Amino acid sequence: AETGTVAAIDMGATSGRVIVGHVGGGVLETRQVARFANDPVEAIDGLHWNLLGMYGAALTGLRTAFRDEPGIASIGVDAWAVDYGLLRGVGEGRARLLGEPFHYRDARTTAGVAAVHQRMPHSALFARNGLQFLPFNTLYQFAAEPPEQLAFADTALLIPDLVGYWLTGIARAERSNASTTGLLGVESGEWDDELIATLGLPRGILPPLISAGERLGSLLPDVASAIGAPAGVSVTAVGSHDTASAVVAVPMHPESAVYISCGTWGLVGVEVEHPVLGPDAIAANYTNEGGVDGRVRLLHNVMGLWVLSETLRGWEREGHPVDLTALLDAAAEAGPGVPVFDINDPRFLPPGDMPARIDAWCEEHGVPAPRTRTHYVRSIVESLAQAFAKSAARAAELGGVDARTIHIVGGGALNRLLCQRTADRSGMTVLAGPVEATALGNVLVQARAMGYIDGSLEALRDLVARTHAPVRYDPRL
Ligand code: LFR
Repeated sequence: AETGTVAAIDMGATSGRVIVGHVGGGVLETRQVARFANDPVEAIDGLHWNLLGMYGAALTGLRTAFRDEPGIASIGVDAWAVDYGLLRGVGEGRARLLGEPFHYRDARTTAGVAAVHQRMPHSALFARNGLQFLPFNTLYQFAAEPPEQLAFADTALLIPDLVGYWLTGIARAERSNASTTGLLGVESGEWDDELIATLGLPRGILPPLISAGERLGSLLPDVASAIGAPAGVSVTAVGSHDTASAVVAVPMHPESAVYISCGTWGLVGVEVEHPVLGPDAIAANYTNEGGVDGRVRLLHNVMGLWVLSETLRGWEREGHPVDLTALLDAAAEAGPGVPVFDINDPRFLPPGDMPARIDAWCEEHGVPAPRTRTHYVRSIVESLAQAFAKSAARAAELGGVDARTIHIVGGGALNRLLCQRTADRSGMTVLAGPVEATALGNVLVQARAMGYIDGSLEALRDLVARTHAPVRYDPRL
């Protein structure tokens, strides 16, 4: 059978990439054509993404992609959730971006949380939007904007939707990511007008919704010529929330598996057919995010590899050369006799000196702090594995899943110590990989929309399982 060719732009909090995928006739092959750093910038008004820089790098990557693979028929974009750009002039075409988007780790949202909860407490919000409390959910960020800024804008676009707009001139909100704003009805899948009015937010800045698999539009002629693409190339809506795309490509059976999409964050959850909105879900702070094909991602945000990478960045800034592989090998040798701290403590959210925060946590809890770099690394990995094990069990319980295995996908699947310790601490077999699950999920949804493959998510996952065998870690007693 014939294969078709698509390109994925996948922008993560640490790096972005452009990937070309060949799909069809039992084939699922991807090749990375560009990888670029995501280096946020602290400016006078706070922490921002350098989104224009990333978009430029993505265009350069697409140019390479079309040079090597002129048959690319579709492009799909995914990125991290919740953050957005404000635009003015969408109705007239060629809208202007009103400032670089804020980073969700910026401290400005504190005021937004208070303002929103004054109008509606978390429990009432949860009943409508199904989201766990995270201080950076889009609704809190909107509430932290100066009102005149929101009034001046005519459209707010989440990061992948913004990139899609730049590529096509069409402004839409893809549902999986829209579900992370807190303004989408968890049952209806539509903007919750009543909620938006209650919170005093401008309904008009939210664009029409689109679902993964629908065609967003064609490349603008200027964009096509800039990247050397033929006329008529489509931009297809994918699970534009990176975690939604990652979950598409987890080679799992949802009735018996927990997944962990492990990159900057560790998203620990199960896939269910209907949102879980009871008191247990709210008490455990689980979220019901929108998945591809109407599935629900019942999951919890665990702090993820962020604490480790931020620790390494700090050491590098101090002038210590850092070799992650060597550090992880030494940490594996060091043994588990290190402090296990609460990696989800909010003190670890903002950028900064992680070892100092670990020390403070240990001091407050009367446990001796790690003393060597090796011990810090082991302590972070153990704490992460512990949080993964706990959240995996809770997710299974809440979702009514008889969990036998934990699938770890994303960059964390390469961290052997983390995978093994997650198996040990959970008592479940860990199946690690694919590492590039997000890009694969992006590619698969496009390929299905283009008619290169057909089938349910089960069929897509079957294809992933046959082409990307995971690495197995059994629990050691
Ligand atoms: C992962 C992710 C998470 C979301 C966080 C912030 O990249 O998209 O799912 O909670 O980033 O957007």
